[in-house]
Amino acid sequence: MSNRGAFIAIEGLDRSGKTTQVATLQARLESEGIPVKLFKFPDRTTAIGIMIDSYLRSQSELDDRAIHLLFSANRWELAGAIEQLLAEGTTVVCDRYAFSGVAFSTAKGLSFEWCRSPEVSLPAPDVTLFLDISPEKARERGGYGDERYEKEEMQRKVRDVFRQISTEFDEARWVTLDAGRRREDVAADVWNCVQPFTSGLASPLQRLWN
Ligand code: Z5A
Repeated sequence: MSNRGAFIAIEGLDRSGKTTQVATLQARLESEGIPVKLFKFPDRTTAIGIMIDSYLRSQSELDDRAIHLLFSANRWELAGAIEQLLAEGTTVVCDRYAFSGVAFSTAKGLSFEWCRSPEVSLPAPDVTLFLDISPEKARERGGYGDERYEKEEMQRKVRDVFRQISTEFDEARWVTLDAGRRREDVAADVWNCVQPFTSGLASPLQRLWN
């Protein structure tokens, strides 16, 4: 039986360069002839994603728990497609995933355990690359945007929760990269982490926090 595709999550703070690195990684994988599909969470194109988008732009108000569950539901509605692609041998790269869900909602004051529960049993990334950046460096990149969570105090709290999450995974599954460096240097580290997965995996896909 042929190997399944690898599941790679790119996580990080606002302005850490996730979108930049995901695009570079996609180009590199394609140039190596490896089938790859990108997902970006939230996926603002679905019915649930449209509600999330409206909330993030402050065009609607929602209870903190309700928006948390919508972010999670947005992942669950695409989980089947992710699993199918992986089974077919496609490498899946996610720009943000369940860890962002837990980090942002916990930073707002909800309990970590409560935030984690709807994410339990989602397909687990084979490796998560966390792009770490200080708020000072992020500010140098043109500052945060206008959306709801794009404020320095919030980003500091989110960074703390990401650190807490990282302690739950061994070094093979969670890699923290200094994203405050040149794009090329970060991309080289991203590739070094992903390259070992490019032949796919014989091991079954794991479930998150099971
Ligand atoms: N959220 C949540 O609450 N719950 C959830 O479950 C999920 C998300 C999934 C939307 O996220 C918000 O939803 C987010 C978390 C919350 N709120 N916040 N904050 P999003 O992914 O749509 O938006 P974002 O994370 O804020 O993306 P971003 O600001 O576009 O950042 P980025 O993708 O990490 O960075 P980038 O676009 O690649 O780069 C930003 C700028 O820096 C750009 O001008 C680049 O050219 C530049 N850049 C990139 N790399 C470098 C380097 N190395 N040096 C210098 N400049 C660089």
